[in-house]
Amino acid sequence: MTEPLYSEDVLEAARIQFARPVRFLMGAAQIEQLPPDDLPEVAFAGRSNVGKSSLINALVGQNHLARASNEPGRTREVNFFVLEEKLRLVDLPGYGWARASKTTVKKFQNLGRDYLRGRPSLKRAYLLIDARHGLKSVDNEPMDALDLAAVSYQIILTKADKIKPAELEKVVAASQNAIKKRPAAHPLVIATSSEKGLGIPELRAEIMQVCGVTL
Ligand SMILES: Nc1nc2c(ncn2[C@@H]2O[C@H](COP(=O)(O)OP(=O)(O)OP(=O)(O)O)[C@@H](O)[C@H]2O)c(=O)[nH]1
Ligand SMILES: [Mg+2]
Repeated sequence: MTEPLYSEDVLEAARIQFARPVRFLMGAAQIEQLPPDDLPEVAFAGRSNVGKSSLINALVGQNHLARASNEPGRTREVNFFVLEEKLRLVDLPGYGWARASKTTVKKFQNLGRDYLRGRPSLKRAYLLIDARHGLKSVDNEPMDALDLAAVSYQIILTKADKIKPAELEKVVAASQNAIKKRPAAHPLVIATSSEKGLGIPELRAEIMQVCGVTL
């Protein structure tokens, strides 16, 4: 497997941490409305409909904490979820979404970009990519921006349940190859399925580690 390996103890500690109370803190529609950056954060970015909100729900084991939907452009604010006052999970609006008025779309896409660039408490940005498609040219822009701003980010493949394991391995390898020269990208690509739970325990452990949270 390509995921980093965690011991059973670490995975169990992460499971317990993510089963603890989590609450919706707020949704910021403007960059001026962001909450004080007084807790470590990880953020979930990626194309519209890639599964950002679903992944947050899978991590905390709740179906309806973050609003997920088949309708692209569901998340239009920067939504903050607080896990037991220890860390925050941040759900960002998606990009690459053609429908709806251009000005509205631009507004919430710029908001996501501004958040990613200038957030001191952001420990890692996760850039979600649909496992069926792999990295596309539309994903270069956020990667360029993250590299330029020196914000640590990592690729997460989503919806892994929709392709065969052998296909998944190929997409993981191709994605890792594509980001080799990107300075701020974590070299490992994580495969997940919010639907089937693949990769979720490991991602919980990793988030605890990057946020410096111990039980
Ligand atoms: N099969 C499968 N479907 C998934 C998975 N994750 C998300 N989906 C589906 O993909 C659709 C979009 O999911 P969301 O979580 O709302 O996507 P999003 O990235 O938050 O979208 P925006 O808020 O519009 O940017 C929903 O219909 C989900 O049920 C997964 O792991 N497997
Ligand atoms: Mg969403």
